Amino acid sequence: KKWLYCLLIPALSSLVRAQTTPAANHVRDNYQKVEYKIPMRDGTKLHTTVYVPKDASPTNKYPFMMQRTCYSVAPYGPDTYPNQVGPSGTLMRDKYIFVYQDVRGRWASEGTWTNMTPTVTDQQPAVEANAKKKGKAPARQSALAVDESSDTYDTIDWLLKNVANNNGRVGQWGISYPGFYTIAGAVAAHPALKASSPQAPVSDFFFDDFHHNGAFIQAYLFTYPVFGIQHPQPTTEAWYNNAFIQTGSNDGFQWQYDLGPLKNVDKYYKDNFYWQETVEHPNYDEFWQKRSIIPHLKNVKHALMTVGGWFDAEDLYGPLNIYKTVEKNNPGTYNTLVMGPFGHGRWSRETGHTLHSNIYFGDSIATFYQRNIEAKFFNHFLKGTGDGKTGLPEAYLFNTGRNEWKTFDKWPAADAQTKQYYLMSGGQLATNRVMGSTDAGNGSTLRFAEFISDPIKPVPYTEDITTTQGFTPFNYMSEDQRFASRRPDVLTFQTDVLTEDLTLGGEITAKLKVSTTGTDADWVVKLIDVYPPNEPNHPYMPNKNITLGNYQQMVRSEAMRGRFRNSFEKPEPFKSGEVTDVTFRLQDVLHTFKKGHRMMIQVQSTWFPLIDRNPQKYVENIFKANADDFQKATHRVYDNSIIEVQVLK
Ligand code: PG9
Repeated sequence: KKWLYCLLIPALSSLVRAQTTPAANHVRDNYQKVEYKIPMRDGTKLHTTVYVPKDASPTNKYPFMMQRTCYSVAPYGPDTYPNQVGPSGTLMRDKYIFVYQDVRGRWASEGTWTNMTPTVTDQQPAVEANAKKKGKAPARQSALAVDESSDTYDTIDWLLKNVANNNGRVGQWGISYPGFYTIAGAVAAHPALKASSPQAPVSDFFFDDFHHNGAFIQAYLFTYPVFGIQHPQPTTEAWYNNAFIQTGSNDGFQWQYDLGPLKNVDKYYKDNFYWQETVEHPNYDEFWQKRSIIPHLKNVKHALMTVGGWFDAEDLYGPLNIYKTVEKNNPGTYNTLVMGPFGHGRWSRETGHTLHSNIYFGDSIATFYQRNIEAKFFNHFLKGTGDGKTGLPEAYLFNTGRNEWKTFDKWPAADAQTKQYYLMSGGQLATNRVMGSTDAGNGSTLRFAEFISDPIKPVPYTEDITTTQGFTPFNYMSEDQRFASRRPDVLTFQTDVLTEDLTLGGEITAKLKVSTTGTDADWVVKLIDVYPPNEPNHPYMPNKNITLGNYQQMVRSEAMRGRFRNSFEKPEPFKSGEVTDVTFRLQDVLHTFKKGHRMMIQVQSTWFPLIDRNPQKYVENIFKANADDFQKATHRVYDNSIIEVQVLK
């Protein structure tokens, strides 16, 4: 017995000791946490947690680095510390006064929350300037006029006056929805806001996250806690099982909530206010337009560094369009862009999170970005001279075909050459029209490729149909597309084997000439890098048993709900059988198709369950389509359809 105790006691005591000495926590050891309720101009108090470096003093002052979020600033309570503060471990160790705030109406803050708060307070300066010009008193904006811009302004003003040992400068960052709050804070900004980095910022939910050109991204049926409902996303296989039981564009949530044929959809509908808003606003109407931040980026005076991921399935439209809009409207502003080979927000983690589908670009790329780009930007404007001479380029972009960073002094690149490729009915992707194999039959030289599009047997968006791919699928953004090119309802066009490298840098525009025997149709265009048969493995492929020979790597893809081809606000049916223009933009790329590879374009009309299915018969609101609205149709792509690309030397 005795020997048992002598064994047990030291073991137990080390266990007890382990419990009493908490694990090392850099934040707790180096920062002092204080929680405030900060009053906004309309009296609403926002919960704000501040982490002040313990060595801050009147002779050792620090700038603020702030994130405003709808996803909670947990952990709450005075003696609880997160493992990291700030956008990366690098900045945490560089020390700032880190500020985290629950936005209005969320978590521990007062007020009413709405999705993508409409920006309303930025008109006031123009109203006052205008009135002054006319020698009149400006119409005062009601103090109750508030938005994310005014809440950010009021928060900064309060922090400067109430948090000791700050150096009078403020930075703001945020990824995704917090990226929206960051860019919204840059509108009519407080003069102490010196540097903002909206990262994968949501700019407009009709083009980011929930919709792509009007097609609904069904993963959002299983939405974040932020919308009150969270359910695990079903596997693609489960969606297919459901799709054949209950047609209708939102079969996913009927199946998921075990609703059966519309058993409890009303309950789901009532529980999820944002879902109601989405269903009631199928077109780009005032509901969506007033929530876009893009029209408000006219007066950004301080430094901006927008960050995005080439493989970001949630918010790719946002970063690219925010950067371009600020560049256009505020030419004198320090405004830069970083695009890395990342999935959504994966640049912010120091290990293992840049994994992307079968191709893995390595942790070092994320830490390179954090230490050599992000930290440099904030340190310069918040601790340094702030004169804009950061040593960073206008655009720091990763070439996903060469697997290397490239810097540009302008984006889109000044020396980009526009090049047009025709989609030939014989399957060629050619810069000059070669006669295709199928004659339009009406004596014209117009030839076409055609397929039967069946919403009950839709094209899967991924080959991996037995697992779910995180909240919003993103592996598909660079996945092998051979599973699709074998299908009769996917058209494939490819160049000859390239005799030299071909680098695309910038936007891609699909200018399709199509027809359908139905009266509505979606069009999906995919840009693919076809590897040669004998390609050695990708330098960044952890899954070594996947050979790259003939691999069809997705480079860029986009859907266009055809009813919006002339206007996102005013949808129009197709005239059955009539050749119709469908033109839309695929988001930018920087990708080298190496010599020996081919460039491929695929065109299809379903992309399941990534986007909801189009009945292919025009109905007022696809969210309310009935099962018998869904019909097969024959789709044609005529050979004067063009894919317009930007080619770099
Ligand atoms: N942009 C992402 C998102 C927005 C809304 C709902 C769900 C996700 C994000 O904030 O991660």
